[in-house]
Amino acid sequence: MIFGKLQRSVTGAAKTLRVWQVHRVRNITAYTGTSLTELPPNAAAFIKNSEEMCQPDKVHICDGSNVENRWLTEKLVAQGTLSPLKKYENCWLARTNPSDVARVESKTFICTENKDEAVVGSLGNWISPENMKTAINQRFPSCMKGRTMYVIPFSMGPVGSPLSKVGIEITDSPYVVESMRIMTRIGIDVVHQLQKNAEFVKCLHSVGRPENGIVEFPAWPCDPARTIILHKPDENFIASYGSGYGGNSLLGKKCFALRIGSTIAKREGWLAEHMLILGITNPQGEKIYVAAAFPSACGKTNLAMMTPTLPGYKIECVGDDIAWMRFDENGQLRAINPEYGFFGVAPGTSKETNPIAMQTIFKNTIFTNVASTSDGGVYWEGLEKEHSADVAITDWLGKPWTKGSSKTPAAHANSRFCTPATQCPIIDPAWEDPRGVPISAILFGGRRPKGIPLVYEARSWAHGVFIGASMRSESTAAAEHTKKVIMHDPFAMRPFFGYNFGKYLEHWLSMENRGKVPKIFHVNWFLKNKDGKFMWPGFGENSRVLDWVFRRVKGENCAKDSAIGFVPSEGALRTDGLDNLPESLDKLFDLPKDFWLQEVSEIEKYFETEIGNHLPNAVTKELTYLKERISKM
Ligand code: SAT
Ligand code: MN
Repeated sequence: MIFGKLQRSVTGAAKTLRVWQVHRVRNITAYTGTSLTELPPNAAAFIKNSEEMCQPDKVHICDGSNVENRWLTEKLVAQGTLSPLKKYENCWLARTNPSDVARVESKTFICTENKDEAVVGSLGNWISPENMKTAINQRFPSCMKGRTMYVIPFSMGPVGSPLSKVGIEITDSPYVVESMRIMTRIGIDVVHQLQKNAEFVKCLHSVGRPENGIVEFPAWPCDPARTIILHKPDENFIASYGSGYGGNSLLGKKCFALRIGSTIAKREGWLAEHMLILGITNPQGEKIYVAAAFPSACGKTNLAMMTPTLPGYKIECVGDDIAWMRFDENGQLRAINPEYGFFGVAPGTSKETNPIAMQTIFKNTIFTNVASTSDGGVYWEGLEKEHSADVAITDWLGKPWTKGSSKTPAAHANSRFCTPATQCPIIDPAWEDPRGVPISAILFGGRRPKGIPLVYEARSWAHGVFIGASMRSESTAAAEHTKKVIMHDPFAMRPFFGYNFGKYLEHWLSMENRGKVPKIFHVNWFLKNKDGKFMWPGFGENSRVLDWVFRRVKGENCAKDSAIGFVPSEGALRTDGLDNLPESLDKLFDLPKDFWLQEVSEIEKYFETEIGNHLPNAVTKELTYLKERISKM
């Protein structure tokens, strides 16, 4: 353990005895839930060490039962963290401390001996083992005094699947327990799995306590000033302090499934990616699965649950955020969604944009930082049509809010629903298949108002890896970035790399030697015209792009070459029934030379400063080729 035995300042026989007695009493009376003895010795030691350091009043080992869940909900209601949303079945509203509303990328660190192993350039933050130890010792000792320490054994992926991994999250936040119960598989089955295979990722979390001892929002304790999220890949260890929100505290998600996950995947020869997974069935009844990487808050949930407008097509959802992918014994790439729920952005979700999500989220759901209504419901930007005027709205901060006249948004831009995946009416029949689903195509994309066409296809695997590496997107509210700027976000993994990005690229390139690699595409639903209007309707109409992708996967000759890759040949993108595009279809495939010269020079600069001599030759070659093609345009 990095923090080793707790360095107690207590000295002298009498004090030692007292500490020992308290400890004994704690052992005998204050453990609740599953017994510690059911866990393998390394898990029990992790719990004991954390307990010694954090000094909780009680330890509760979660069994994941309904009784436990009800008990926690009551507790959360009593302390004001959750309030019931009476309009729906078993739905709850949480309001956070307004300083704790999103992931904090600037306070997220990867810890390795040498900086080079972990990060290059500004792709993440590095911390040395010594400094990580210090950071922990400055924050965690006694941080759970007066609180219960919850222990959550959880599985990322179907329990027992060869593609799944187990974690144990220790937390002092019952909100985190309830959310982890939705987002991951927790409880007794996982304990049994641990008995078979004692390997697990250690996840230590505390919402913390401000140094001055003043908890500003007792219903949402946190310590924004000292928040830190630490990952130590060589020990499969995560320590997160100070925040109760989303990816900062639900450690199975970004911390384990992506940052630690990508390092495990590198070692074991597979991929842990920030991707949704969906199944597409065409009118002939053939089915393929596609994975797609878009940055946070760029519509992964909407695409994963899309209602296709093209007749005869069916979309089914395997996951909306993370894909773990591995070649099987036949060289087929197969993916699982390691999660068990959706932690989706609420604003913008409506019957028009995502009717399937609307059918999913109104039972057994925790809403965080959305607005509430006087009839016991929720409200956010995008639900205007569904809100009747006689129902009063309270904004995410708890203040009265009036449609049309209030100047600030009713819901926080990063407000979320946390809802069980099993409730999704189009959840794929194979979504829990322990073997995973076969992946035929990978899409990359982002929010690009200018210059990037609706869809194009990579010429080869290496070209596809280059496209992933060159991804850029407008910043969103999912993290602390406040300005709307176009940011580089390679593979939509910028905030989630667990190791050196140059090495990550090499790993991606090497996949071609391991099995049959899928086709790679780049999509952009977010082109805007001169008036700032979206040029593509998006949402269900994106099925037209998926139809082209499907046909390309099946080998149809419906593409033509362009400077940046293959684009749909004349008439190949189905537009039947698509009226009133604000611009002609051609405009969606414009490749303005000036724009692309600029884009390539940005990419080149980025590779130079951020990857430097770690840049694999194969990627440099793709860049050179693209430059040549563009200069000849
Ligand atoms: O807060 S989370 O990291 O879980 C959501 C996201 O940014 O995708
Ligand atoms: Mn995400």
